Amino acid sequence: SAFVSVLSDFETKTVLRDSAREKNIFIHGKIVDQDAIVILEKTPIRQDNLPEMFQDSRLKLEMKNDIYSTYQLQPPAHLNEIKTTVICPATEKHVKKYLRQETFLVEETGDDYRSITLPYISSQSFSVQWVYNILEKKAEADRIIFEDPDPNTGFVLLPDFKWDQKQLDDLYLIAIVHRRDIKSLRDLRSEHLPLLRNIRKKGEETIQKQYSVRPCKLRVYLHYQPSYYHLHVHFTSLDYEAPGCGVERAHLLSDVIQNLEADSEYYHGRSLSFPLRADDSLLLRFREAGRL
Ligand code: M7G
Repeated sequence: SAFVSVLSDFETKTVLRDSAREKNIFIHGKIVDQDAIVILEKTPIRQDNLPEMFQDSRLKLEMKNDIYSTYQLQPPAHLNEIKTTVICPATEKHVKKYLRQETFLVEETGDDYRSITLPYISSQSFSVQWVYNILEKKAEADRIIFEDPDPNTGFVLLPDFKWDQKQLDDLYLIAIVHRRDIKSLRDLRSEHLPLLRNIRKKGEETIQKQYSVRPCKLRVYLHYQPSYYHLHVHFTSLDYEAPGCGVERAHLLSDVIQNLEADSEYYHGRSLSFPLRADDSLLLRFREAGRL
């Protein structure tokens, strides 16, 4: 395997968030002159590594009391990896995305979407270049586990970059549609039902075949608002509380399909609620419009 040294020049500026429970830390800093975000995360302990872990680790006694004792275990290096994500150059918006902040629930009507949200996201949202790179096989091509190339109903299924694929407990894949004209849930109409049904069916079949995880063990959903305005569907393990899988942001694909079956204009007209961070400029726009 190839080692790289992108992080040897990383200079920490601030910690955006960290969690002892989740065992991760989100750091904002600089790599040479560029703003960068580095995310470090300890990964779950895999059962199939336990024999090697117990055989080859160094163990240091910390304390012993009656039947109780605690140790520091130093496993072999390859069983002690830290999942690391780097965003560089990072924009101000990336910094805000990862900064721990208070959030507020906004209830967006269809009209709010068109007068407030849409103009904002058209000018301010994250680049979806990484999505196009995947669809055009310019990046992550070797990670694709399934593709339906149909320009209308087709999509690419691959591991989300939050999943290191080392264990199924935190399985996380995304299906990215080939069509480039659907920004989010709001754009969906009954004409998109064949696309959505195709994603559900072939996504579930592929995951069952590839990972032996049955559809009844999957949480399949869309985010509203998403961070990236190119339609994609999240497939996560039901046993894993993925960030963003709460009711204020996740819309189950099966509900979306049924709502569109009942009413093609469902997502055009309905109010949709979602949380916004305190310093999100979209929140300010809702305030200014007197909608909050
Ligand atoms: P989202 O709902 O638009 O935004 O989902 P969120 O990040 O706020 O949830 C986008 C999904 O794509 C997330 O689950 C990301 O972890 C994932 N993702 C983002 N990027 C930049 C990449 C990438 O470059 N590669 C892969 N494989 N997944 C990514």
